[in-house]
Amino acid sequence: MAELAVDKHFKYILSVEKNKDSFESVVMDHLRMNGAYWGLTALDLLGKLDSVNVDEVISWILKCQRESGGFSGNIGYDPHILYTLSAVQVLALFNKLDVLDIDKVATYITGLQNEDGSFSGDMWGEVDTRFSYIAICCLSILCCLDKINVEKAVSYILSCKNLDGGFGCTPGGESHAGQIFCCVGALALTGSLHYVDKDLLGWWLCERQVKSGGLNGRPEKLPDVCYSWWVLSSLIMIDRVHWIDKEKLVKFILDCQDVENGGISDRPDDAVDVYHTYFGVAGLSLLNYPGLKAIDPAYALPVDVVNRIFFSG
Ligand code: GRG
Repeated sequence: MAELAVDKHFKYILSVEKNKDSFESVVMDHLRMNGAYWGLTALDLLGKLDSVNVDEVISWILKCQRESGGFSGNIGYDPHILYTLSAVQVLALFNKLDVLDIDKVATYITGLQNEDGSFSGDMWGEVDTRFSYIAICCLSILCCLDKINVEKAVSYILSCKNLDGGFGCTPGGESHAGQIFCCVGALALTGSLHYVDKDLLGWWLCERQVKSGGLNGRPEKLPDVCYSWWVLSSLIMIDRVHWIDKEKLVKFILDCQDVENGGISDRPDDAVDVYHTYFGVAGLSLLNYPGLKAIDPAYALPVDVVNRIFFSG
């Protein structure tokens, strides 16, 4: 079996950041904060975070904070909860949460909770269980989960649970592995996993493994490296990860590497990008691939970073 091309991936991630005129950088300009989280967390898992200029990253992140307390995807854009979590996660990676006015960020997130317990993504009001997870994860990292109505947040998430054991983005929405990660993650972070039928959901999730060893996000769809994260982290949180063939999944992820120029793609022989590179490396970390740092399946941050937040000082 091929090995993980650690040095190539390291160089690839740095090259995307440097090459601002590349196609990938241009199409990602408005969501650069997500890109920063994917790239920097991948570097940390690979043991290469030292090579980054921390002050430069922090000063750019602070320039993306808007009056409301929320963060935008890049300087000059509107704030959104999606980018707010990425900003907080990157600050946590660098042990720099102290640069934040925590009350200000928490007020932004709290203000996005709706009467039924759901969360909007920004002032325009779209509701999605992704935003429930993000609000809960962000407030938990900032140690102020008590600022929202957790009971209502949990009850809204449970209203998105389907008869097949999975979860969708709103009540009645089709089960999808990405939304399942968000709902199971939010339930894990609020100590509410007892509401999940673990055998039923575990069955649905392990059915996502296809012949090549890769995982898809819902029935009849193609496998994609990113589901190595969304499906596997969910299976770990509900303690059913032994229901899939781990060795075949490792091989599928390694087969998606560009071994010459670095980076990981959605499927073998496709073009690589930072998103799939991160979720490929994160999936391998969940699979205990040798040499990688361990990642926490609920916070989507390296375990040592999570431990530092909750167990130091
Ligand atoms: C901190 C890890 C982390 C996440 C933050 C944004 C977010 C919270 C979660 C996103 C969860 C999600 C919905 C992931 C799925 C992304 C994806 C590949 C969507 C593609 O959907 P389709 O329908 O693809 O285009 P399929 O694979 O179903 O054909």
